[in-house]
Amino acid sequence: MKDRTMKNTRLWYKEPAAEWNEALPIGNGRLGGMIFGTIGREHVQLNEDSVWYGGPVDRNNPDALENLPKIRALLFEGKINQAERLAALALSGTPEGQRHYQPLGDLFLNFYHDEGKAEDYCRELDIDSSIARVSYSHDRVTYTREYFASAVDQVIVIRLTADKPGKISFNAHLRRGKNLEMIEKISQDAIMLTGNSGGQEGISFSTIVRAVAQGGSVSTIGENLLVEKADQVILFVSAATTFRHKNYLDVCKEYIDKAIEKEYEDLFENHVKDYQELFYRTELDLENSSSEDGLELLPTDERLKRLQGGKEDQGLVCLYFQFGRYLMISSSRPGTLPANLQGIWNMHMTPPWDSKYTININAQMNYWPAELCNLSECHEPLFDLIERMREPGRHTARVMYGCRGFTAHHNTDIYGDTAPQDIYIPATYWPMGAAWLCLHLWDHYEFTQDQEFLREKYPTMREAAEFFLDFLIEDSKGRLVTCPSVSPENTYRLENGEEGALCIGPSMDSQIIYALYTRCIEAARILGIDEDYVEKFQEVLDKLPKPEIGKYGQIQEWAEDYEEVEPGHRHISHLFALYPGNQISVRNTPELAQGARRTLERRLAYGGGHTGWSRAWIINMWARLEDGEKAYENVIELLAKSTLPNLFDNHPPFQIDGNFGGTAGIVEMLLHSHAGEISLLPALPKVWSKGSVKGVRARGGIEVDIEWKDGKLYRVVLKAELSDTYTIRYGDKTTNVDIKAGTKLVLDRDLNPMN
Ligand code: FUC
Repeated sequence: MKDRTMKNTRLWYKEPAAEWNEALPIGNGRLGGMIFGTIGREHVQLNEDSVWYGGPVDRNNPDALENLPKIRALLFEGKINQAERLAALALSGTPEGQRHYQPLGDLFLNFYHDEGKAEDYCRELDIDSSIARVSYSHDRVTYTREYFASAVDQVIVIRLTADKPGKISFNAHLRRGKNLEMIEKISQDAIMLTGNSGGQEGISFSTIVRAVAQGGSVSTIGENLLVEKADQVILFVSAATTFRHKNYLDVCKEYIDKAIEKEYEDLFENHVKDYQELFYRTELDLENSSSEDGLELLPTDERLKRLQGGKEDQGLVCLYFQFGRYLMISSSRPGTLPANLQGIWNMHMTPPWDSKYTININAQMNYWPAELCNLSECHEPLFDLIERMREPGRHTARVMYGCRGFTAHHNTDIYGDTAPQDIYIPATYWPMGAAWLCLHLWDHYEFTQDQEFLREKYPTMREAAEFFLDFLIEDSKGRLVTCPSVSPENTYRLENGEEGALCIGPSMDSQIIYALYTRCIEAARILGIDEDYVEKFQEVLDKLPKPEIGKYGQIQEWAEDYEEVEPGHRHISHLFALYPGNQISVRNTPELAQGARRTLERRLAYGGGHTGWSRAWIINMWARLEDGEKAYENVIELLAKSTLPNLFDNHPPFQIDGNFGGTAGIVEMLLHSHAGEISLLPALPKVWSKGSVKGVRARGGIEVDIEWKDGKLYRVVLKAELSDTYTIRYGDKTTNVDIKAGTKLVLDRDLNPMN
């Protein structure tokens, strides 16, 4: 364990959580807990990432292929509404919905303490060590509880201590409403809840709580676990499901049996070591002005209110950034499922949007900070999901559209379901989900330069690309376009007044295909294979609609300059090319960059950015446009308008994408590497006059530390993993530097080498 504590790494409160949105999350990627810190009856709401309703199911509409030409013809005739009616019947999934994520259950600890008599209450989440703590005094005894979720030992550990002996008494029980099979004692010191998520091939799961006390006694009565007059108690909580283990009951018990053999100090030390190995890679310091001195002494919810009232708090911005990295490490680890709409923390049996993977922005946004913030391995669960989607996606491509390759629509679930989700015209019939996800494979390669990874994953990228070789059709201008599709999730108006969402050639689709094809071509060249594919991809690229500027000076959202029905829509899909894509950039395509600026201004003027993730996307886009002031304005809006007391992003309801998008956006303001060069402090706002960022990553396998003073670059340290020549930019100045693998290069404020 390192004996260093990072600044701005503590969320703390003077009250217990009154509701879920105030509770504090812990997690090890697989197991999650929301800690309420209640005095009389503690509540820990539990999750396990693979507790999802039902089994895999083939939902592809058997009548899709037959009706596809009719839907296309109707769209070409300008009969949007008729096309939409037919699409709703013939393209929708059967049944319409995919599988949803469920809570594991709730752990309650009844202390019978009188809330009114508790003093000196404090509840905190220490994200430097990844541990939650609750403490208070009651009847002249000080009680402390600590909670952490260990990835090393696959258990949640809760330690209860008191400053006087024999004072810890409580009874613990597990609950899951009516959605369970059994709660039973499995030994004198443990209770177990078992259940099945429902549906024909539903997932079976178990969760166990076992108590180890020093002094006093542990027993069970009925379904309760009783601790009486102990000096100290450690509770071990684990869970397992049939998604990963046929013998899930044994596995669940084993996790606990193994953990129980270890000393608390060792469990904690190993947990912290494992966590800090990831967390300490990146640092951010936005040095506060003196007016911010002492703000750490204010509870986090009060600081948030203060910021909402218009006061500056760069420490809180740093905390938000650190919290984003904490959430990533706690909800997405090699071998776990990817972070879903709620990461892993969901309390609803039928959650909003199913708490699954919405892949027309949300799941992708979750992973925007992964490479940038040096958490490359946390990206892996997304790659596993993409692989899981391949076979279903191949089937969907074939039976719905008669195409090769693999495809997915705007949602997927634990099984990698690829058929359309919902009957919601503005979103459902959008065949771009797999293509966009596959760009994350390339991102991982670009940041890590791991050629073995590229060799392994290129076939997946190519298979997603292959789908469009068959799916694209010519429009009236001879361009190759997707049809039917939508511009997520906006509506357009034709000159004849007809409005709809189903369309021909939304700009985002062409931009995603552009990105996928250019990357496939580059990958094939790097790997020295697939000349025939390269040729085919190039032919398509030449015939794709290019980003165009429309009548308002904006980037056109569709291949035609239709009127947008909702100019302030939360989705800003047609700026995909600006971020996360790179087809539009300030120096390579200045006119389009100007169009992108106009697009953002228009969206915002009409009320855009009203959901957390929309705001987070906007931050990244302003950063790409090198407008630090606008990016910062939106960072503050994200915190002020879309952040809950526990710093979770608020769509509303809670949705984790905004946390991740916001975290990525803060780095995007400080470092760019999307346009063939490493650009330092491209969107530094005036208020961040002094500060530093360390251990962030740029494309090309390079790690970067930047320091700045008086609003200007002071020093940059570049650490390369491969020997290469890199172009470094600061403002208008550029320089080419050769860096040898494994060495550091330090440049001064004028980009001159210092070592
Ligand atoms: C997309 C968005 C919604 C929401 C949902 C989960 O459909 O348009 O705002 O975030 O995903």
